[in-house]
Amino acid sequence: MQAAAVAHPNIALVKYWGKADAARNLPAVGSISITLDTLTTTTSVRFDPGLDGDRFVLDGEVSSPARSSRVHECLELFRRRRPELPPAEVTSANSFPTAAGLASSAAGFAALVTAVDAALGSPFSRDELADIARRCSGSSPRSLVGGFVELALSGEDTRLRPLLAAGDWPLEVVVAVTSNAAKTVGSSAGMEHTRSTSPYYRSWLETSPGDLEAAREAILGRDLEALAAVAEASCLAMHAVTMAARPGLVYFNGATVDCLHRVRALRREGTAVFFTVDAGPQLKAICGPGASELVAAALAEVPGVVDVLRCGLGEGARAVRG
Ligand code: 2P0
Repeated sequence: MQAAAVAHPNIALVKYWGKADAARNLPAVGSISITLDTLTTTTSVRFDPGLDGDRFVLDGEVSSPARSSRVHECLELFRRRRPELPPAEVTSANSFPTAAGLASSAAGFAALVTAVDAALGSPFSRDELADIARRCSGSSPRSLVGGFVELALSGEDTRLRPLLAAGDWPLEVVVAVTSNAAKTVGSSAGMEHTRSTSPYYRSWLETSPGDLEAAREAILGRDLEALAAVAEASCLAMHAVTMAARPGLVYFNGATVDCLHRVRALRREGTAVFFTVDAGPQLKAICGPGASELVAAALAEVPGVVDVLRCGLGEGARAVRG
């Protein structure tokens, strides 16, 4: 039994930050994201009774116990449904820097659950795969769907709600890479620290439903100005609640802030662009159709920007020939 799948990172425009239930990795807020195209994770899985145990090879190297353990936990979630599953070798390769704020875990787990499903003859629904993926990485269900998607809270669970396909509103994305170093505080730890110590956490939870509604409306109306306003607000609120934790976490570096001001200046000058920043120092500039060339050139000139990646919106995770 073996199969392969590809998936792409996604970027949240309305942020997920905080867990309602850490044990089940249930988010405290819904989120809305776009799935990218050219940055790709390719994962293959081979179930083999001859293996001693699960094995994970990332970008050609047998992975650290910390990273392997999340892959093993993901496989165990499948074994709860299929107890007969033998050990697996999982091989994964990213076409972009790992652990630097580009949601490599989202693409990774979306590709993994899709590959496992394909290896087993595709018995699982998208909702079941989303549930398994979410328990491994809260942002990863969003990479199962292409284009614009909401991961909505639904009772004690989450539900994927596709909003627009990639081709319906072909926004472009420029990632200004301001550091290639792995982040110091991962998302899970940062969220838990924020929830337990930030005095603004309750306000953060209260602002999310309104932001989700405004973003949904802006996306369905293809209104970039309205989407810019709500996405920048959600991003800055996420960072504000995080900076207010004790001690405060600061994911920005100097170049992140300079890029943010550059994006706002470009917008004042008439370019359709807005920014978002995740739990790392890279700045993502979301551009109207056709605007990314100009934005990429402008951000490449900001001191401290070490690389600029351009991409479009893409498809959800899918099985490929392995
Ligand atoms: C998001 N992030 O909505 C937010 C914004 C990072 C900043 O979802 O703890 O690494 O494994 O569920 O999957 C981080 O996602 O978090 C994240 P866990 P994960 O994109």
